Amino acid sequence: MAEDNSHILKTKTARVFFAIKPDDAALKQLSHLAKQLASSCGGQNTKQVNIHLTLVFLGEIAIDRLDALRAAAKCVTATTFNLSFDEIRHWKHNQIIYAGMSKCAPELLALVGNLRNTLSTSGFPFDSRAFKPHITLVRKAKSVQMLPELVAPVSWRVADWFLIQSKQTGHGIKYTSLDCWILNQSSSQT
Ligand code: 2AM
Repeated sequence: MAEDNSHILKTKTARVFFAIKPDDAALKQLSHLAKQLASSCGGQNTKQVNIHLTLVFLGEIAIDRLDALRAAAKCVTATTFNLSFDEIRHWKHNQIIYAGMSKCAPELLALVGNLRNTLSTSGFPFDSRAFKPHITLVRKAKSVQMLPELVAPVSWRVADWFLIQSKQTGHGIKYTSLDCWILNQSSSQT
């Protein structure tokens, strides 16, 4: 009779995605905002430690492919840029309140585009729906009629990007950074 290895296979994959993390000041602002929104709209605020902007979501991949994934990501070239989140919006279909951008930095689109091309060339499947840059602040939001306007945008200079593993734990989702890549200084700064 064939051996049931499903329990082993489960531990041999990792749920991963590439993301940008806000700097400390932006993290604090976004975390504060998330708490305020959760208390006025209901729902669960994203913990400060979990706040991020997803670049590309891969989902489950075999642990023994992680080194190849890192090697592929290392080939992606991109430059530093400013990110500015100036909108609070929500999606009805998944009850998320998020920070969004009225204008997306072209360098962000270039980074995502280069990363997607590299992943495709290297044979890594990923979620290829249109990229909608957002930072999830509240999940399971209940009342979203009166979303506030931001008094000032939440901005920071993006210097690096990460490969992150997502794990469900008894205390909720835990994100662990597996690797990090530094963006090149843009020519206007050198
Ligand atoms: P969300 O915040 O809008 O849910 C870790 O799960 C991160 O990857 C979250 O930022 C999440 O976006 C994003 N994510 C989860 N599933 C995804 C999918 N199928 N496609 C794109 N991004 C996804």
